[in-house]
Amino acid sequence: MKSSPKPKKIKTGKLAAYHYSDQSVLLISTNGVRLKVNVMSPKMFRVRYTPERRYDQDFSYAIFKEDYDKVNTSFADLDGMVAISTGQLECRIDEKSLRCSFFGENGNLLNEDAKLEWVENVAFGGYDVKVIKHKRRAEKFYGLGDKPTTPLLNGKSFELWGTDSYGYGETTDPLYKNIPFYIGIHEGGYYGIFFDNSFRSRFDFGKKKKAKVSFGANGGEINYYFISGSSPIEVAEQYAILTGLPELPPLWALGYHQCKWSYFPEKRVRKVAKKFRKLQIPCDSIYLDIDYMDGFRVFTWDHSRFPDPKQLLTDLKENGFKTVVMIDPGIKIDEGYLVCKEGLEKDYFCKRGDGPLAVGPVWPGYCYFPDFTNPEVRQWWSDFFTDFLEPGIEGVWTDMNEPALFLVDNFVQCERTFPDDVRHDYDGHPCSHRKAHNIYGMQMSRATFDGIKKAKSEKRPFVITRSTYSGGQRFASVWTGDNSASWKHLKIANWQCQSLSVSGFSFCGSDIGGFIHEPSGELYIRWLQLGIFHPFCRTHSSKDFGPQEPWSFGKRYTRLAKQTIEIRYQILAYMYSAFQRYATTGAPILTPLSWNYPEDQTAHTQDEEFMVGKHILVKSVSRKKARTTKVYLPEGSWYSWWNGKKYKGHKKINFNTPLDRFPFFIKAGSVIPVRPVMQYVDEQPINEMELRIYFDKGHHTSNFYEDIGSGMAYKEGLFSDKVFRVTGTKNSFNIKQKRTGNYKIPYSRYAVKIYGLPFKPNTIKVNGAELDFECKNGELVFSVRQSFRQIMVS
Ligand code: MIG
Repeated sequence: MKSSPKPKKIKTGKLAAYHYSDQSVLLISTNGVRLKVNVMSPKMFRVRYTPERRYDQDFSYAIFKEDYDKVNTSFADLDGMVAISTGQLECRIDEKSLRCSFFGENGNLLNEDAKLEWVENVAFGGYDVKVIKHKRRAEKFYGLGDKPTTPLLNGKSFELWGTDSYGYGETTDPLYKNIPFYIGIHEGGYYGIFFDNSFRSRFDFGKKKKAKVSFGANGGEINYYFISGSSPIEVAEQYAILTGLPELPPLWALGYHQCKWSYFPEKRVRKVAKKFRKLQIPCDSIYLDIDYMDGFRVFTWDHSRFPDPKQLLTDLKENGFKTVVMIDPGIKIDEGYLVCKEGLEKDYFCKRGDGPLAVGPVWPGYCYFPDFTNPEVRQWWSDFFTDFLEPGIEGVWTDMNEPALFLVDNFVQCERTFPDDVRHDYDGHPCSHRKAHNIYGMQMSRATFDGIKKAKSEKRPFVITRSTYSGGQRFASVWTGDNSASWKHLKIANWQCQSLSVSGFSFCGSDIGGFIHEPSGELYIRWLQLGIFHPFCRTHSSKDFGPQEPWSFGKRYTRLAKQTIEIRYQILAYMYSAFQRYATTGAPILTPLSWNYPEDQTAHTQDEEFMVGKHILVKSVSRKKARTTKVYLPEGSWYSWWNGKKYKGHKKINFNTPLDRFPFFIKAGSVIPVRPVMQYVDEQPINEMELRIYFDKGHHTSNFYEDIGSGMAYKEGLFSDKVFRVTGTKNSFNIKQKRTGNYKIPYSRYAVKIYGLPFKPNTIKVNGAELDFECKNGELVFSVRQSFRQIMVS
């Protein structure tokens, strides 16, 4: 008998021919492998291999920006290699192997292939694809989205295959989100790799082999973007621009949110809302989890629990609460239910490979699932929002969109998601679930975002999603799913949000206090003290456990919770400015400390310290009864938020952390706007903005962005963007303010506080005229018109 052959394995061969034209080079090897290197921008190349004679149709849900300017590109056929270069980034391709290496503008080696590999996929056709890279000396890796481990990914391996991970832990993998982007940091420079492949994929950062890094997938192409940058942040910015920037959210979405599975009936919702106002704990938003629906039918209300949604939502709104409600992708099989009926008539539900509709049990029982990868289906879905939002729904929460299924009699073949053979349109590139799984949640949040836009074009949509793919930041904010109330999980939440943020998803947060189990009062407060720095700041917990509101832990903790949430409202203007920067440049709002000091090796080991925007450093207190906490402050000087005390950096300090304190520092040279505390963002017009200015020698700049906090008028110039430029010397301090935009600022004055002057001030001149001032325990205090041009202190 003839023995059957092994699955075909392909490696790259020798260069046989190449063709260079128009910023791109196509190379063909003697064994038929093709490589296309395409210059996108001076610091970004696209790399695409195929072992066959043909490439797949070129289609991606992630890529947003395609119209990059023409780039001056040079090409050279050198000894043993060909090179394509923009002057700032160069790709050299080895003629013996078609392997790539990338060099920065000083000829520094950034990244180098070790091997490329295709293994025939006998079951489904196509190949399992893999790229193996050499790890550079002391190279550090970051990224990959919501991984529940330290932001530094070295020595670990991961999978991307969106999974409902109830009760996950530090070693659980994969999780909910699918973000195939990572960043490498080493002495030779900084780069990012975006592996734009939606099949189940794997990344290894030196786990399997210490000196190697690899990424690959169970199908599709080796198709990645190589991005270099003069800083890790610049790499992340270019990635965010490539995959698309989000719009500004409504300001209230940066306020505090209160959630529970589940607030019902109506009476309970009203009671929770009332209590916030009674205790004067700021809150902008309240959530309705699945139980508001009629038998878990999406786009319906259970009228026994909520007899008059419109009245309820109107009353809540009058009291400053914006209502966010959950929707799920599973459509209850019930022909009397409009969504089911229409979906069937129009043939919009996913089907199995052989033709039957794909079904699976979720909350409503057996369900069908819209094929959100079909543009017509997204259109249909989005049309539901006009009626659905009508009672006054302000935000939409898309859950279970990995997609998640319950088990049928523990049928083992089912992974609690669709089987592989389910078919998808994939925007006119029909495929199986193997390819569409990782983008399903993203497309659901997209259709939802589009629906809100359509229904309320004058508003800024707010969507929050559990599953998504690269580029999904254009449509939705994210939370980290079903975590637990433990000290370990407080750390995990911190790590996940740092990683999400550097992976394009700055608008992220965790279930504060933990979803599963009950936190102690102390854990809840420590978690809040972290959560107020996450762009998405929400307490949420499961129905299986006790109440989790800021007042659920006794008087002492209620006071602490109030005080903590009030800080969020004080730094809201700062957070909003950081968000605006993210939405215009792609700069992550949260960054691991090391990202700001990539050459500082100590910074890379401080995984619980992070920066919020450019000026705030925070360390979360994640140890029970920790009354003092060690903090590493990097180079420069740092001021304590609490008392303005100045610390010299480049060393570890011990910081006292009684329950009402945690390490929260402002970088010397910063100007921080501090908003008056309100019970919700637009409770009252702002009368006066506080400006805290922290002395440092030399020049520094800070940005302060404002607008009305809702609507789209900011796009027509109704915003105010102020740049503060401060200059400090040993006997003078000069603050200049420049503003652009036409937004009419509601307040006329700043209450200024200057910290850390190294000299005793004699005079203050504002726009040249002398001004009275006070010196209160070392702080300089005075009031100026918000439109000042220059303050001179000497
Ligand atoms: O199977 O809607 O992650 O936030 O409260 C659980 C109920 C479904 C999972 C979400 C969680 C939400 C819960 N949902």
